[in-house]
Formats: sequence, C-alpha cells, structure tokens
Amino acid sequence: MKRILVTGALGQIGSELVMRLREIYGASHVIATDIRRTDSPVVESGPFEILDVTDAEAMYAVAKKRQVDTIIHLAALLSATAEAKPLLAWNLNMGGLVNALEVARELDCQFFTPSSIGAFGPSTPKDNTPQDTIQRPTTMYGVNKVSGELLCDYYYHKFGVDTRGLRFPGLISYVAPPGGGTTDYAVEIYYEAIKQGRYTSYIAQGTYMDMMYMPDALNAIITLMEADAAKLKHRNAFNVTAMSFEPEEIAAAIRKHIPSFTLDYDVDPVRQGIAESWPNSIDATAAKEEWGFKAAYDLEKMTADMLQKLSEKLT
Ligand code: AKB
Repeated sequence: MKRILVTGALGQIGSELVMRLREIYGASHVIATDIRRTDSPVVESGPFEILDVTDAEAMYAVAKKRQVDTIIHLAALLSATAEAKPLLAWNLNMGGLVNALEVARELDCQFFTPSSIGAFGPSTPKDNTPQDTIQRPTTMYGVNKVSGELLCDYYYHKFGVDTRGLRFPGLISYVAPPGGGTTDYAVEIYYEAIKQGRYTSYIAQGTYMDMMYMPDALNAIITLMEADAAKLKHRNAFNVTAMSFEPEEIAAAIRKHIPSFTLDYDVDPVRQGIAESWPNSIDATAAKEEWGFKAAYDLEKMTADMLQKLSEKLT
C-alpha cells in the first residue's frame, strides 16, 4: 500500500485529492501538508503537518519520519499571482519543486507535480496544440512550468526518479476555490450565478481556454500514478483537457438552468494578456494512448452538477 506525502494539501486540488486518496489508500497512508492549518476535512480526516516547501530540511524530515514512498507536490502560486510577484513565484514554484524532487531522489519516491496549459506561449500552435511543440511562454508562471517539466525529466533520466505530470487546463470545482489563476473566472461565474444571477467577467468575450471538472482531474492524477511505467513515453507532462469554451458559452450553459442569468464584462488587461498567450484548445491524444486518459464531464454535464452542488452549499 502506498504512503503518500501531499504538499499544498489545502489548495484547490489538494482539498479534494487528499480525501480521494484517503478513500483509496487509507487515511493514515496520506500525509497532508500545507504552509498553514485551516478548518478543513483534510486536517480532520488524517495526518496533517505544517510544511513550508521552501524549507528543504523540513520537507525531508517529514517525508522520512512518515516513511512515504510517493510525493504529490501541489504547492505553487498560480499564473496571475506569479505575474504580480515574479520573484516570489520563482522562489516558491522552483525552490519548492527542486526540494520535493531531492526528497524523492533521496527516499526513492514516486513523484507527481502538475504542469499547466500555461507552459505554452504565443508562438505555440493555438488550436489542437500538440503534446510535443514549441514552448516559449511569456509569463513567469509559464517559465516555471516549462522549467519544472524539464527538471522532472532530468530527475527521471539522471537519477531514475519515477516522475509523472499533467498539463492541467483550468480546473473547476465547488469545494475549494482556486486563488490567483487566469481561469478562475470559470469557477466564480457559477458562484455568482447562484448568489446574484449575474457575473462580470475579467476575461473578454471570444477568449477560448481549456477547462476540466475536478472529478476528471482527480481521476487523471490517480490513473497516471497507477499506470504501467513501461507504457509511458512522455511522463512530464501530458496534455489533458475535457472542454474548451469562451465566456458566452459557459453563460449559455448556465442559462439552461437559470434563464435570467446575465453576463457582462470588465476585462482585466493582465489576466486577458495571459489568456491570449495560451492555447485555445490542446490535444490530449498522448494521454489517451499511453495511459487511457478519459474525461467524463463536458460543459453541459459539469454545469448541471456545479449548479446543483453550489445551490446546496450556498443556500
Ligand atoms: C491558472 O489559471 O493559473 C491555472 C492554470 C491553468 O494553470 N488555473
């Protein structure tokens, strides 16, 4: 049975991933860590430790004490925050990653960290973006993500660390909100649809980005980590996506449930600029072929589930 250390466990992905991993591998086998403790089922339902990922010695000590064989490294700043605080982003995103990889090398752990559609840039083909293509991002987050993919490849080739990763699109969930991302509008719009019946988008009409519902993202992580290593040609990091839409399309999907919903715009030039530097839609063929990636939720199905879960949560 695996023993898994999760960093950034109270973030958007970690809040749900830890609970799923505890169901599968047993609560005591999943050690959740984050820089601070908050009220969360993650803290209540199994082992939890405070951990600053930039502290290499502390990370090694927790991993060694807990005898982990797998590290899922999620702690990172997202694209908009990274653009506002580029040096902090470099130190946290790259410093945390290299510390986690070092622990994986020293303790012979399997390793997962997410990359992102942010690893692509304006010179990348925009539609059906291939798995292997030009990666010259123009954001600090993108620079971190490309460097991270390369660093994970390096630890695999040089030291034999079993590193695996996914290029996630915007992730949508009703459990924990994302913070500081460019795709966050596609989460906020559901909250505001329930609360106010209207939403003002900081992303302009006609701007397409890839997205995925959280249950599909969790399945993708778990399936990739369980996949037969012999079948993986790519490892770091696979394109995965479930849908691509622009603000008017998500609004139309919401109107099928809330006909009076209104959408207007107050475009934020920074986040709009980041979005325009990313693909419209990426091609997930390599993930499908090498380890059987499949997404269960499209825009319609996700919207029905999000609105139902959020109305239970907020009313
Ligand atoms: C962000 O918007 O920064 C993230 C991402 C796509 O990596 N959601």
